[in-house]
Amino acid sequence: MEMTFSIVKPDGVKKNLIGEVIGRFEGQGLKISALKMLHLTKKEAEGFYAVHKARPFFESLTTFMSEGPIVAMVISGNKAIEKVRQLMGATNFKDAAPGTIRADFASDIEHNIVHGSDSTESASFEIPYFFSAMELF
Ligand code: IDP
Ligand code: MG
Repeated sequence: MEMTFSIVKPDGVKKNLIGEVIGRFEGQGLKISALKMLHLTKKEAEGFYAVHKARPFFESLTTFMSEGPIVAMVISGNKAIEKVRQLMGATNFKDAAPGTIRADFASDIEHNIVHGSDSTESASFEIPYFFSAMELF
């Protein structure tokens, strides 16, 4: 059993893809262990993506992530980190495998619908950034 963290990004919420994304996770046998909708401030988005602060796209990314509501969730299951990353597809939707969320719905490299932790280390930072122990099931 492993836990990972995922977000339906503002573009995914705007495109009515909350149920689509959750359905793909549940369809692979993964469990939703925590779930909430919220609207990040710019500062909260910067804190979440602090690992990317030196990147040229940091400003644009954190503006995008704070421009509308998101759905944050914790996903549990065997190999949850890898399974969620596979369901998401590559960062750039042009490189994403057919049938992945990003291949099906992303509009550009930044507006790519979904976030998923890339390692146990990032999951360990990202889960408590959004959820307290009492909110995890
Ligand atoms: P990931 O979401 O697949 O883990 P990361 O490299 O961690 O990809 O980048 C975080 C997010 O930053 C991406 O999901 C995407 O929204 C955005 N991003 C990544 N690379 C670029 C880029 O080259 N230009 C603009 N936005 C980018
Ligand atoms: Mg990443």
